[in-house]
Amino acid sequence: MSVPRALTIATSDSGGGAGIQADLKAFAAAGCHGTSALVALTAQNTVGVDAVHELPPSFIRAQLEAVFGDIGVDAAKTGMLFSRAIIGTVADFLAGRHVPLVVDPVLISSSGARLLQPDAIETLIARLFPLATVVTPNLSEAEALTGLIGASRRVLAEHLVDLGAAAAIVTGGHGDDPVDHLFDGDEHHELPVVRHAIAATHGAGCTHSATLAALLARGFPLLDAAREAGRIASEAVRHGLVEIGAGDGPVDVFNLKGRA
Ligand code: PXL
Repeated sequence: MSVPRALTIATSDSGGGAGIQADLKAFAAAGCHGTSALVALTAQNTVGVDAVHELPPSFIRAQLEAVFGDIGVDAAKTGMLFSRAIIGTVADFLAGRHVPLVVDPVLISSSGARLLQPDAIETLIARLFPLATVVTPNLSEAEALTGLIGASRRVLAEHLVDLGAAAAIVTGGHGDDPVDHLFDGDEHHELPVVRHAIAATHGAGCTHSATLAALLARGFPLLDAAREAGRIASEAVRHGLVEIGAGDGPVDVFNLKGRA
């Protein structure tokens, strides 16, 4: 019996709430050995993003080669990829590797910072959607990616699949209905989620997509993985650390206060 291996290709959040740090916590909580390829670093806390530093493509490739070459990858996710150059580097590496891939199209942080440069949206769709087992935008990301402002999650998810992804989940944290909407290219599934009015949602989307990748690494079918990822992300918000920092606090997938 070996522990499944999940890889995150994403950006560091120095505040520990989102990005790589949230992904590695979610991988561990979901029973996977987590590995990481950092593509950029943020100087960030709960209040905002102060600076972004991109890593060179050659170093991004070196991390991916190191992880794939020795440890192996049962499933991967992408998070904040920031620029066209980074997306191209990641897509060139992943093309032809046939690894289950969750693409979380991170555009803007909960504090309002741009996490993907505007000219990179088209590249994200053109290069990464065709490699994605599933894409996991929230409602406003789905609207921005499709240009369908005000459309239903059902229509948005179908459009995201038309754009090249094998499946899409439009997550249910915002908007009228608390429902994650999964379209698997064939069938629609409405997966109810519980919302919590807690001022600690930073990292909720990362926790959702990382948990989904971890469960795919463990061999869950997509529908079961989607349902469980929604439940775990919601619980992480319920246990969110409102007392950490002056802004939107980090979610807590481990319920650390429950252990205190
Ligand atoms: O929640 C999306 C996200 C992803 N990655 C990094 C982030 C954020 C949100 O702030 O900072 C590094």
